[in-house]
Amino acid sequence: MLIVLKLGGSILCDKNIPYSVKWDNLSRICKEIKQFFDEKLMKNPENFINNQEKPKLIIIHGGGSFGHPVAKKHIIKDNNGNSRFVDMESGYWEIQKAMRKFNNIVISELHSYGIPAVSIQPSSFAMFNKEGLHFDLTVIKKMLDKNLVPVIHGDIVLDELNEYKIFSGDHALPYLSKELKPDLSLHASDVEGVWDNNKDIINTISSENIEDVKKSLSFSSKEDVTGGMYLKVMECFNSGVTSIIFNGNKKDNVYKALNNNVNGTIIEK
Ligand code: IP8
Repeated sequence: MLIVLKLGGSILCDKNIPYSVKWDNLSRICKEIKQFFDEKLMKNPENFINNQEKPKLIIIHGGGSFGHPVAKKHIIKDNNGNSRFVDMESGYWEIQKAMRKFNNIVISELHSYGIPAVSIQPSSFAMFNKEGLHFDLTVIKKMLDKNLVPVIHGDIVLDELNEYKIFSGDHALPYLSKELKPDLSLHASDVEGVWDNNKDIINTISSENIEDVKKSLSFSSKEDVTGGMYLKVMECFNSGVTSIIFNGNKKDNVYKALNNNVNGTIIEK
């Protein structure tokens, strides 16, 4: 069983304060992940002998108040609303450095709960080309075989066409979903799910209602350099894997989501 869990930057950081961490959320979430693994062990000890049955987890986290403010300094918009990167000889490293700092914090906290987390830094090997995002998954697959928990983060990457691109967790989740076909693709966000125009949560998004849903979707908030709920939903919808968007700020929701039992919006494949 493979689960991909994306932790939105806004549940781990206060986006109004650069380099801030919401420690209560981060530790609670690590604890809930640990609880999930421990319970699986207690219920089915034989699963841990037969490695195939053991749950495998990939964690993705966004840029939060680390990557976004630094990236913003290197992106300028012209009068037509088109954006471009500036001063990227220093900028590439500055964004990478901010994200390394954040990723170290997340991984250290996972370690303090005994979760065997390992860092995956996209800026060193992932790239966008004509077909979209591409990176080799051989190492990640091998890490999963060894029961390690790869932790991939939002980052800056090279783009064959436009030179640079912000690598969002919202790109990583559907890419991994498409390539690895996980049993569950989970999106811990700072809202209950996807709202319609009446501010009601949409329970299910499928090909039947996607056109209506698109009309109610918003782009990013002013602090973010990536695409907000629109990018999340469309990337999940096109990934070919069923995904759940839920509120990761609520106690027990990550634990419930890992058990496929959380309230939120289901995006059907
Ligand atoms: O918060 C953005 O990742 P996201 C990463 O998942 C950077 O969209 C570097 C801003």
